[in-house]
Amino acid sequence: MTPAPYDLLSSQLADAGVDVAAVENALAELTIETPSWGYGDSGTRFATFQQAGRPRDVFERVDDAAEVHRLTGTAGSVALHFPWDEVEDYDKLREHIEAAGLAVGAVNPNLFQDADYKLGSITHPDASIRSKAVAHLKECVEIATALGSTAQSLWFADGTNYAGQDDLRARRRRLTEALSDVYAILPQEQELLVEYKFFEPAFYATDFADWGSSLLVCQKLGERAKVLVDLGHHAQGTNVEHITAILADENRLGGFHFNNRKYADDDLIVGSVNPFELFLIFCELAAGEGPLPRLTIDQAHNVEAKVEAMVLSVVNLQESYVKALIVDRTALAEAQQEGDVLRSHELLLDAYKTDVRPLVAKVREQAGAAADPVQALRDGGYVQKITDERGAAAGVAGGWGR
Ligand code: PSV
Ligand code: MN
Repeated sequence: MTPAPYDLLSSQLADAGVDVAAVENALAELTIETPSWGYGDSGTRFATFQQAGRPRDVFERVDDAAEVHRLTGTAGSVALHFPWDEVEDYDKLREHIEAAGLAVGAVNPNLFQDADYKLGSITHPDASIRSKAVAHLKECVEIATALGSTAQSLWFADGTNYAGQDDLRARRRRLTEALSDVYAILPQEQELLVEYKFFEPAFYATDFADWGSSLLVCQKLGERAKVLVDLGHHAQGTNVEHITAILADENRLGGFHFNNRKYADDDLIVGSVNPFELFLIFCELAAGEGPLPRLTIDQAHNVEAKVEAMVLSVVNLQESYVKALIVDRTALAEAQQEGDVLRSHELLLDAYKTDVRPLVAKVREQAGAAADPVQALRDGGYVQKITDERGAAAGVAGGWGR
């Protein structure tokens, strides 16, 4: 459906009391990190699917991230994963990222693929495996320093599969000790983000199962340790916007891994399953007075075109953010104060149901990006170019397939 033209939308918003220029400025400042690992081959437990034109190394993954930013104007940062993105020369990588018009995002250590970590990494019963894991985390702090990154973003596959397999309290003490070691060497400009996930690959008890488990550890570590919320890591029906509000209010909301899920950690395009949840999360983010936390996409698309999926994800984030920004907060506060339940709810719905696409398109164009980024990608020849350059041959992987 063709949306109303920009002029009509902006005058309707202005009539409703929205400061349109402030909304446009806020959107122009939105920065989304896209994940280097989201551009490489990925798959399920059953198969990894290869795509024509997939990047062969981190430099090409960065090039894809730069294309997403060129089209959307919002994806100005790229998150990295190690050792997937390991290189000999980090100055060269940093120069490549900056020359592509991007900033270095969070550094994500990988403690889940080495066979030594079968029973855990920083919670492993064997102290020598724990030391190996801590050494990798410290190495990643050095990589982050060399690249000018301001965050370590940690996710642990640690957990147990059977009751009695290990001592749950001992595992907690081990992880706290390991992370204290890492926090002690963390440079002032870096944050430690601690992600949680209630299942997978462990199926009985995950060591960082929920936001509470992560928060408790962060509180022990210090104020630069914060919780990272991945939308795919909760049980069905969990109220993620409520978690957002609690962590933000405690000043411990470190950031997001955006994606969407239907049943499990499905890595579906953000906003594709539950756009209302995404809007409500942005309502909580926009309610804060400080800057937004780190906003990263964490999706490994299996069957859809990689760059296009990332572009669509960024567009969905832009639209959700703008919808949250146009909520009439004064009227909302009044209705809440008066206990007018349905008026309060209706005020959110008013914003959610507004078709903000023309405004978002205008802001993108003003930033030199595309009015319609998905169409511009389809028309622009980038995918053909990378297919020609990188080839469609099997056996070249990246990301999960490295
Ligand atoms: C784990 O499911 C996770 O969400 C973590 O953030 C990892 O770093 C990422 O996915 C790897 O794709
Ligand atoms: Mn994640």
